[in-house]
Amino acid sequence: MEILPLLFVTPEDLPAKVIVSRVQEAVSGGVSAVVLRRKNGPVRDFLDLGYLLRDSLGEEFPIIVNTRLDMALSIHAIGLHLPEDHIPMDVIRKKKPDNFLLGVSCHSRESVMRAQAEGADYVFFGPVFETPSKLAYGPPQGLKLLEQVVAEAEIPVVAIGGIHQGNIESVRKTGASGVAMIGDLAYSADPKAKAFSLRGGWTRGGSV
Ligand code: TZP
Repeated sequence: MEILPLLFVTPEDLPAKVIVSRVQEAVSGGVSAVVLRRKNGPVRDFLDLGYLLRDSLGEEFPIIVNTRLDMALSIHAIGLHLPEDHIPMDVIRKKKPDNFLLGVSCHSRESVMRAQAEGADYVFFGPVFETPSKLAYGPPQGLKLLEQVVAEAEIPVVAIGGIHQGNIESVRKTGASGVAMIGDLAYSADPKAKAFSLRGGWTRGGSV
């Protein structure tokens, strides 16, 4: 799937305008899709951020929305990303627009297999490495398990959690379909250059 090699997951703790400008820069450097994620704060702020992003990226750019189907439909997202603990996917599947992607965050091998059996189009697997953004999920899953999950899964597996320029090559070697990142893109001094080098290394490796 061409949208999966390099995903920018939006951070929580930056103002909307800063998020939009960093996303825009990173997209011009090669980010393939944006995952719009906001767990805290009023839904109106989430929606405003969604509209700002849609306006700045244009109607065609792939945006996936975390958790909220109402939000995904409002900003013409290409898909919905669900937490590991989600309502049964067949309920959503029946209602979803054509070509709309459903992804699931998975924090174990069993969860990946469950999401696949339910009909997920792709999964996020992680955290692969230690990351302050996901300390709640306990110890990192590690590269070895990522590689096993990638080999076993029949749907694309996107690695997430603690991924940066210094370890992305080791992630690419597992055969993962892509990486999803917050920190290394959102807090970079130069998101365009960062995205360019992350994406370039990934593409040169030939796995997308
Ligand atoms: N799911 C698993 S780890 C994570 C999410 C949303 C956070 C990834 O953030 P970072 O900064 O790229 O480690």
